[in-house]
Amino acid sequence: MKRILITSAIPYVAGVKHLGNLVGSMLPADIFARYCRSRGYDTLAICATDEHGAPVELAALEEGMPVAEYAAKWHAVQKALGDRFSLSWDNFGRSSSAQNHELTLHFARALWKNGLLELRTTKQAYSATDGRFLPDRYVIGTCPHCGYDRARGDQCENCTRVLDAVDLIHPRSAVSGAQDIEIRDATHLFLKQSQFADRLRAWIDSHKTDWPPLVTSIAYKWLDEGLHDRGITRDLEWGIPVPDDIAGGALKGKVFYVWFDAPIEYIAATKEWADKNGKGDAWKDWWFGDAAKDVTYWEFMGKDNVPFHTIIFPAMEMGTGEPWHLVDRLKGFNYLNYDGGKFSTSGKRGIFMDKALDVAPADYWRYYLIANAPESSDSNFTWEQFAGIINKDLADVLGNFVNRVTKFCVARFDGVVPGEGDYGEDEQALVAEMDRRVAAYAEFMENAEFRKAMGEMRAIWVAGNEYMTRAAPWTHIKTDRARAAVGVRMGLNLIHQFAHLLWPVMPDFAKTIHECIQPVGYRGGVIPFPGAPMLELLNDLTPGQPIKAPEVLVAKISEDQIAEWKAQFGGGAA
Ligand code: B3M
Ligand code: ZN
Repeated sequence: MKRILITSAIPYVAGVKHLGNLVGSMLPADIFARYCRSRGYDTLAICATDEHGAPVELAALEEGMPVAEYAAKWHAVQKALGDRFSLSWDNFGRSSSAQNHELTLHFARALWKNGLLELRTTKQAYSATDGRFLPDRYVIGTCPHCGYDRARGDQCENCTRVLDAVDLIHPRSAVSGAQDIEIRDATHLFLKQSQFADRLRAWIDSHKTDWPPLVTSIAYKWLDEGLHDRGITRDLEWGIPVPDDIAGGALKGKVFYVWFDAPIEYIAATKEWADKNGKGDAWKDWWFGDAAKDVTYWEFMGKDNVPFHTIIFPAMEMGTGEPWHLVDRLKGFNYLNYDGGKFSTSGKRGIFMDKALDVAPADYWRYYLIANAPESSDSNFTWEQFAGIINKDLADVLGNFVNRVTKFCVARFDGVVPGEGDYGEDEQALVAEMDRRVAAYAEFMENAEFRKAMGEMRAIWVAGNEYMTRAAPWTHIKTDRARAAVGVRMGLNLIHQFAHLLWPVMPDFAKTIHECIQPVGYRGGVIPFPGAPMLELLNDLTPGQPIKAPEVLVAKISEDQIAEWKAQFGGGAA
């Protein structure tokens, strides 16, 4: 049996995530996980909140709350929103967990023992106004590479380059805005990344064909620019403290850099899952040594996170000298923009997960977002496009098909699957088309090529609709009941298979349809992928078996609603 481990980049705990965050990691990971489960693969889907680091400390400060309390509060909010979006994690962990403390120390000690961490004196920003050293993230200024004037000291969100705060032009404090930034000596621990250049390059070369070009190009850009050693400690209170047995206590009062412990949380969250479920060492079977050899490990993330997953985390894993399982398939995403500009958490621009659900059910968003996922380039959200896709694909094509077939069955065949008549040439042709398209859909899903998969799914719905228009049972019922029965029976069987195909993407919708068509035998949970040749599946419903017509499946979005949402959420380029 295939074993699939799936992680999505773990969202920072502070605040509600926007739809750009959702489509770049958590949603595709969930759709992929559900697809794998629908195929019967042994699947483990892991996510967590990323709880350490300067921004979280800053945000807690702003809310006037102890950081631990603040993180617990927002973790709960994100977990609840994930549930409402049907994100079916096996564990949604916390990077502040005891398991992550333990594993992070394990990694740090192994790297220290192997001589891959080094104590260095560096220049660091210090503000007399603030009375403290400022971690990179606490310094804002102009990016030396692209000139963006609000670059943070750790990374420029405009050009995605990783930065050192001391390189920023016109630096100022993020805490107070103070411009009295001086550069003082400070001692920190460094990961000797430069020593991994050859191993990383060979490893990335080996993935040239199975990682998207977006991902390999970012990784090669980093390698080609030369790997710099990287500071992995920070002057913060909240985080995982550096223990005294590393560097002989020289780093008292410092914690590990958030990007050091965050990827380790993928492993720790798996251990959390094992601990919660009384599974003992089962987490190791996903991550460590020979037991994990047959695992295919998939990571999902936005492009700004790619360097950390192609360079830093793999280097950390390699550097332990232990057989940690490196990522096999890395799916990176470009950005989703909001109406021509960036989604912005700090600027509160765009649509956030909580507000999105006031507008439309989770399944609408899931379908819209994944069908327009920023896979090969950035994509752009507009309310018109959102409404257009819901109204066309979901209402006109899929919803309408389900409605007209089930309603007609209820009205003219007493709401039971009609048994009269035999499938003829048109039905055979449809079966052949379905066989071909379902195979193509599966192939795309196996490779997490979501836009193409959704295109194929849409084509399947369209083929069903076109068949039904030709079969026209509403016309034949007057003269040839058996002929009408064939169309209705095929239509109902198609709807049943649509529910099976849909489940990874629109689980609520799939469940509703499935309960109408096949009320017996389904008890919730996974709706499996169509498992037999289409000819068999499209003869699957038993004549005489009752069906129901769903209430309005998809309500169309009106012009008025679009106008209302635009006013509410704001629009126009930023
Ligand atoms: N929390 C960045 C982000 O949310 C970061 C990802 C960590 S993945 C280990 O985009
Ligand atoms: Zn830049």
